[in-house]
Amino acid sequence: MTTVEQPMPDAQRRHVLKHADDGLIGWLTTTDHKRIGILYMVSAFIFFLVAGLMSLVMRAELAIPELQLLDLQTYNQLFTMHGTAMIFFFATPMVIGLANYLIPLQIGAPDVAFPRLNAFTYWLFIFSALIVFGGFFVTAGAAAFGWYGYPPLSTKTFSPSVGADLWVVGLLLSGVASILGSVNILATIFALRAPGMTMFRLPLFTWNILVTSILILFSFPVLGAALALLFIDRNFGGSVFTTAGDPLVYQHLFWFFGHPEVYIIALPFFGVVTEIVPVFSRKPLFGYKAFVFATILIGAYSFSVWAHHMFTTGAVSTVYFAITSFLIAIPTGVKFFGWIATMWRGSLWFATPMLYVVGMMAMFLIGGITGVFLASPPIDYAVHDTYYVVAHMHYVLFGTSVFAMFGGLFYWFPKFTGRMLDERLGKVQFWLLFVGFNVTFFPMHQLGIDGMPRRIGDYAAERGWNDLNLLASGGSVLIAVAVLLFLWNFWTSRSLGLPAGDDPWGGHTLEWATSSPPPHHNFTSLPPITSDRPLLDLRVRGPVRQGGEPVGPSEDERAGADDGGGRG
Ligand code: HEM
Ligand SMILES: [Cu+2]
Repeated sequence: MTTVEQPMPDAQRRHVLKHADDGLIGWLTTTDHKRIGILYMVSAFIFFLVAGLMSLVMRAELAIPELQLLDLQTYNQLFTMHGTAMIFFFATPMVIGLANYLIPLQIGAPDVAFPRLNAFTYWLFIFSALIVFGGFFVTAGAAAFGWYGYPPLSTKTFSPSVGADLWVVGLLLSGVASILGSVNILATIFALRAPGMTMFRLPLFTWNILVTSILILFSFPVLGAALALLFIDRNFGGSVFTTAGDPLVYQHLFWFFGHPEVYIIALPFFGVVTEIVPVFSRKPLFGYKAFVFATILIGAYSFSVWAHHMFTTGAVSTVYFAITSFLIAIPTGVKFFGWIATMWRGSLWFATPMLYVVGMMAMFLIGGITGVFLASPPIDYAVHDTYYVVAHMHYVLFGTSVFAMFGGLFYWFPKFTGRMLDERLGKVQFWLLFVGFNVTFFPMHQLGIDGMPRRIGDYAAERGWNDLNLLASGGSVLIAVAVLLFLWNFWTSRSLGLPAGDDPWGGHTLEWATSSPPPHHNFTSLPPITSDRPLLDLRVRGPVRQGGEPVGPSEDERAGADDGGGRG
């Protein structure tokens, strides 16, 4: 059947559009990348609160030996769902949310390449999270085999609950959502850059997201394969990972995804740090291209180290995987060097974004150093599956996803809302978080060395682990207070915060060239883009270039030639 569309009169269409935009329906049906970005970030933050609450219950259980707040099976569900939710429903979607909001703005585009796919991706992510959390509402309870779901523990024999199937299916769908999201982001970066925005002028946040999206494309399908096979084993009599097959194959597939996943979380937050450091050092970034190549190298290496999670199986080449793991420290070191060189002799401004960023560097450094220890097989054999590993992974994961996230939120909140978050509350929150985090997780190194295994819901008083556990649980309360303070700051500043103006920090990149919040199609006009920091250029050069040349990309710049970032 064919119908002829009658064009709607203009006045009527404006009316419909205006009302469709307002209120709940407008948000639920939006395809605007900025709104979808905010939906992602708010949802991810809610999952952070839920997963955080689970960790508080676990820390309460472990505060005192032989306390029985929870039965052991509930404890198993809690650490599994805490880890799963933090990785898949907090850190990853927080990254996708930031990318959604910022990438089109940073490259001078009106939206992402496929706005409707973008909306679909968001709703698929919510749907998948609800499926996984649905496990708590079935009789036998949620998945309880740890966030990486190793068989044979995750087979039907040992984990008969439907909650485990919900976990498998939910994660599979969340992987599909991540893949679709990264296709969209890649298409946006490759196809929608403004004139003059060459690849070597992309802001580093965008570069990090580009590499992250490629990591997602290569790693999530492997996770999908592992989960699909696990599902077949569980429900349709398969025997790929059962003892008739080979449970180790699952570990290989899982960590071929799992290690890049750590960088899917870390790289975007490195990108956040790399945006914030130069702005608050009042200097151009030191070593733009070194950052780009370090990002690509970290991404590439991350596919060659997976079996460092499997040293103690005795079934992998410890030498090969130890060496590749050590090598990752080199490009990461390049980034640290670049950050420090940017800060060196800068006029440092310790506003909240910078505080969090410096906090992130310190925490990630500790996590990186314990990572080098763990990559050494003799040490790993000694502390594998102890609290040393719990400490290491929280320094790495919390350091990036929470410290750098807060840095990014304080930095870009003015762009999202047109208002500033309260700086004083932000600084109090930072110190609470910094002290709370270290009091919680630093003692866990010692607990691990003292032999406390991870994933235990109880321990005997005579083991000598009492004081440090009580300390760690006390620290987690400080973290909770810090997070509550942020919620208060967020809620009040949305309507009462100081008006921010378009560019409160003196930013370097294009998102600061438009209003706060940006109009529906982002830009009414763009400044000339002749380097990776067009706004700084505008301030330094004024509207006319040195030598009196007119503003705007020159002929060969328009042809896409790179001028090495236009530094000078
Ligand atoms: C908000 C503060 C946090 C606290 C107090 C906390 C606490 C805990 C506790 C008590 C465990 C269980 C340890 C065990 O029994 O072996 C755990 C495990 C874990 N946490 Fe956290 N955590 C926090 C934040 C995070 C964040 C931000 C992430 C990642 C982005 C994360 C990722 C994980 C993972 C992957 C596990 C392992 C789960 C497993 O063993 O299967 N946590 N955490
Ligand atoms: Cu790894």
